This record gives sequence, structure tokens and C-alpha cells, in this order.
Amino acid sequence: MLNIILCGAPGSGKGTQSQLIMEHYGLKHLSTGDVLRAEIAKGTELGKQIDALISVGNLVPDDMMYGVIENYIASLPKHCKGTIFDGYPRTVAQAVSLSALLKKYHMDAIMIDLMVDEQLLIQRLLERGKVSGRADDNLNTIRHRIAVYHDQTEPIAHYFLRHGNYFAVNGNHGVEDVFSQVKRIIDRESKH
Ligand code: B4P
Repeated sequence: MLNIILCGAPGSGKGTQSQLIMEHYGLKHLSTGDVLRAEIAKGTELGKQIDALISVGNLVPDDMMYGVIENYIASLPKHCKGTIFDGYPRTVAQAVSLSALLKKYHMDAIMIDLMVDEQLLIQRLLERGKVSGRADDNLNTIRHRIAVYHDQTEPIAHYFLRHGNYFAVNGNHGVEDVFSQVKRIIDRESKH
């Protein structure tokens, strides 16, 4: 089974690369951002709480995410080729929890970190904001999301580096170029 944790700053291309990986390798895709937006769209009380956090660029609390991930992993079919965890984990606590969960279900994962310069992140998200309709794709919120990323998400790279399953990719290039780098890592690591 091939599990991939796709990490990177907001706008680094996690969703974009996930789509390509999913099509090329036949993996399942879990985007926590999509799961949270789906809950908002349902208009539930929980959705309203999530909306209040996401729309200003904050992360939702870790304990809200744990149940989502455990339910997902527990419901994976036996023949599943693997999953792309897109945007999860986003905190060290989430990383520790995911590692424990994967161990519990006799699975492991590699982490691919999409590294993109800040100016480019802002440019991409502003561009996406013209069509996405996402409340968090505006300049002030983007800046806050990037700050939250440096503060809360970036440290997880050290966590995975220590565990020897961390791979960085230069995400500043075009979509196909970034995907070639991603494929090289996946092809090499899936042979082990
Ligand atoms: P996400 O939905 O995960 O989205 P994102 O970080 O904004 O964007 P992504 O990196 O997927 O960028 P994309 O491919 O679209 O998170 C949204 C929010 O949900 C978070 O801020 C947080 O509040 C909450 N959340 C999610 N997971 C959570 C968790 N685990 N814990 C707590 N809270 C959580 O690319 C962006 C744009 O760039 C696109 O328009 C794309 O076309 C373009 N692009 C991509 N790659 C490109 C390339 N190589 N060249 C040129 N353009 C490119």
C-alpha cells in the first residue's frame, strides 16, 4: 500500500498535485480542506463553527480532525492501493496522531513537501480567488494563512525528517514539472 502525505503552504499545489497522483497511481484522495468545506456547505452547527475559523485563515482544532481521519482510515477497503492525505497533518499533534493511526492499521506513509516561494503562493491564491469563491482567498487572509503555516505546519517537516520518510520538492515550477519530481520520488520509494 502506498500512502502519501502531501504537505505545503496554502497555494503550494497540494490539491493540484493530488489530482494528478490520484489519476496516475489509482490512489484514493482525502483532502481535509474539502471535507471541511463540505461540512460548511451542509449548513450544520458544526459547519458554522468550521466556517468561522476557515474564513479568517485559522486551522480547525486538532480534536475536530481526529475523528474524520480515524473514520476514513477504518473504512478503507482491503484492496485499496493507498491514500493521498492532502493537507493532513497540519500540526505536529496531527502528525503524531496520524503516525499512531497508521501504525494501528499496519500502514506507513511518505511525506512529500511542496516548497514554494511566498510571493508565488500569494499570486496563485489571488488568481484562484477570482474563480474559487472561497472566503479565505483574499490578500489579508492569505497572509494570515501563510503565517499560520509557518507557525503551526512547517514544524511537521522536522517530525517526518526525524522518521526518515520526508521528501522535499521544488514547487515553484509549472504543474507538469512539479509532478515529474513527485513521480520520481513515488516510483523510487514504492520499490522499497
Ligand atoms: P486546503 O483546502 O488544503 O487548501 P490550500 O492549502 O488553500 O491550497 P492547495 O495547496 O491545495 O493549493 P491548490 O492546489 O489549490 O485548506 C483550506 C483550509 O482548510 C485551511 O486554511 C484550514 O483552515 C483548513 N484545514 C484543512 N485541513 C486542515 C487540517 N488538517 N487541520 C486544520 N485545518 C485544516 O493551488 C492553488 C492555486 O495555484 C490553484 O489555483 C492552482 O491552479 C495553482 N497552481 C497549483 N500548482 C501550480 C503550479 N505548479 N504552477 C502554477 N500554478 C499552480
